[in-house]
Amino acid sequence: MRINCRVCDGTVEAALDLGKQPLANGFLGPDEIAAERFTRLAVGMCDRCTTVQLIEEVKQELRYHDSYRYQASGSRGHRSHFEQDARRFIATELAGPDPFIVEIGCNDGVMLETIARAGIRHLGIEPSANVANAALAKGIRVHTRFFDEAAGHDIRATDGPADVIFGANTICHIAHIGSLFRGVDALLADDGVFVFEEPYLGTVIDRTAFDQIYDEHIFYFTVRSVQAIAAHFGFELVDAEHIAMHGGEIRYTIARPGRRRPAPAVAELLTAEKARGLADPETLRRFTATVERVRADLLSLLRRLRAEGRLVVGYGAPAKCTTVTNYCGIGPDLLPFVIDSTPEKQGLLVPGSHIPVVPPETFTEKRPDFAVLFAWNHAEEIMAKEKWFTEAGGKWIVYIPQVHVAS
Ligand code: DWN
Ligand code: SAH
Ligand code: ZN
Repeated sequence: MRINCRVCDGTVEAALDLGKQPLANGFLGPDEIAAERFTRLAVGMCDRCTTVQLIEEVKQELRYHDSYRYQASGSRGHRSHFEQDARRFIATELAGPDPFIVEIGCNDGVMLETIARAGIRHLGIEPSANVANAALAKGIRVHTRFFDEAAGHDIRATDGPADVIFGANTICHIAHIGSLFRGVDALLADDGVFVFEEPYLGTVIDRTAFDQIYDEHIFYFTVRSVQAIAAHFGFELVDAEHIAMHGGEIRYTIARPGRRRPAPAVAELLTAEKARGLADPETLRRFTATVERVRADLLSLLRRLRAEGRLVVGYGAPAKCTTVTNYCGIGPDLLPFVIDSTPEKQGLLVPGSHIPVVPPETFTEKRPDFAVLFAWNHAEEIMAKEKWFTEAGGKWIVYIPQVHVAS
């Protein structure tokens, strides 16, 4: 399978194929199973700009709507991270007279609420109406629409230039990347910055985090591909820094050419990526074998524990859980239920694998022997909260970077 690159029109050949998969956040009721949609989940690398991207794409209107299941404020760790992001902007890029920040994909306002409390001019652009309304309820200014070229011009006309345009785990979700950057070009102040933090292909491969591959994640960025994307659309990558979010991401800072001195980190990370062959399609093809190994090991462990009559459940129903359970063929026969703290997911089924999602109380009621930690990027917060589980002899099954039983 091959497509034209969404960035530069180069050729993208499928290098890793996780089979037919549902919408990762398409949690559903039993009556919706018949209408469930599946697309082939495969990624490849552009032979020109090296951007890794999905081969097939689900229309954005099917992915983002008025019952989007992910709420960014659902974890203490994320709330703290985004408050720090906001405070950093307030102390730096927003320290001038009458500053203005726009967040693309503000979700429930997890970052903008600190900006709004500080009385700084802001605007959230969020197409999923349910989470946009949660942000509005916090007193945040939000427009419910998809950010694109038209949105950039509209906001410039009503609010003037933005000193900061920010996106977190959102820019990699936007297939119309050319329109996105033309919108940024229309909206960004001459000396403004476009800052976005997204899952890092280097970490996905290092940690065997193949579960970060799903329909919402159109792009899997590297420093090299973001530098090429920025240049392609008339901008310059001026900073790149590793951050711990979602198991390992990079925060990219982009400016208009010559406006900011590129930080040494850009050259350093480019050198490190070259040394590990991150721009070599062979690296992606070799990753397939590692992913297949995790599938084999996880399945054989779950089947053995079932044969021994042990109760094994899932913990956390992130979008990542959808990829793992569907790619590995794990259903309710192996995991009778998955715990999740998101009310909007409870009582529904994991997309594709149709494992019931239940509230956290069920975890203490049923006292399982093992729990597969699908929300592994929240391990510290979850293991501390559920200390009783390991103290009672329970064991966590973690499949990152390989399948192992943690205690
Ligand atoms: O890219 C995306 C990121 C920002 O969020 C979106 N496309 C979708 C989503 O991805 P995810 O679902 O993998 O995100 P999380 O934050 O890993 O999801 C964690 C899940 O675990 C949530 O459903 C909440 C749940 N949870 C829980 O049940 N108990 C989380 C914590 C911290 C807990 O204690
Ligand atoms: N920024 C939050 C939420 C990320 S989830 C966090 O990091 O936790 C991705 C969000 O991007 C969703 O709320 C989705 O509705 C939004 N989104 C998707 N496409 C978008 C677009 N074109 N413009 C603005 N937001 C978009
Ligand atoms: Zn390309």
